[in-house]
Amino acid sequence: MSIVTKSIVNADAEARYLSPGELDRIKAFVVSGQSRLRIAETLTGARETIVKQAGDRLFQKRPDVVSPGGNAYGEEMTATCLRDMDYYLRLITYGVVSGDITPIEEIGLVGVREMYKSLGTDIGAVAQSVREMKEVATGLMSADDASEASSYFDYVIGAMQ
Ligand SMILES: CCC1=C(C)/C(=C/C2=NC(=C\c3[nH]c(/C=C4\NC(=O)[C@H](C)[C@H]4CC)c(C)c3CCC(=O)O)/C(CCC(=O)O)=C2C)NC1=O
Repeated sequence: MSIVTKSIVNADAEARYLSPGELDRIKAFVVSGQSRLRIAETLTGARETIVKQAGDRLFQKRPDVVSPGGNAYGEEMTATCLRDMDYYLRLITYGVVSGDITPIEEIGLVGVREMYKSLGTDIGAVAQSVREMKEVATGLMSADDASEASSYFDYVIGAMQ
């Protein structure tokens, strides 16, 4: 839910006007709109490059992951690993557009530890893959956009520590 919808639901529950604090937060959301949309367009347009390059960087740093016995060993498993990276990049675009980490959390982070544990996947390596996507993606942006985008990647990385 965007900050606009959320604020209206909260205010209407108390049959009151939006508070100055709520209006300030909505203003910040509107003011950052152009930059958030530009970031989402960059991530969407470059998604294949971002996932591919970040995957290469991950597997260079963590060759064990794609070596025999590794969780992403073999063509099919490596493709599934890259698919998971693409999932997280997609969820990050949802967060960026809505200016809210809730969609990332609800779709991709609730129960994520247990999930990767049961799959035998090292969640630290998944976090590293998101870190690599952040490096590649922010390299495609202006410093201001990179800083705004980083917070969403950092949120995912932090949730996987
Ligand atoms: C949109 C929300 C969402 C997420 C996040 C998601 C993740 C997800 N990743 C999975 C598997 C997997 N995920 C990985 C990923 C990796 N292994 C590694 O060692 C690397 C560190 C890493 C890539 C960075 C691998 C290799 C599998 C297959 C594991 C297996 O089948 O044994 C599975 C098991 C079912 C399947 O294979 O599709 C799920 C549900 N599914 C979802 O719907």
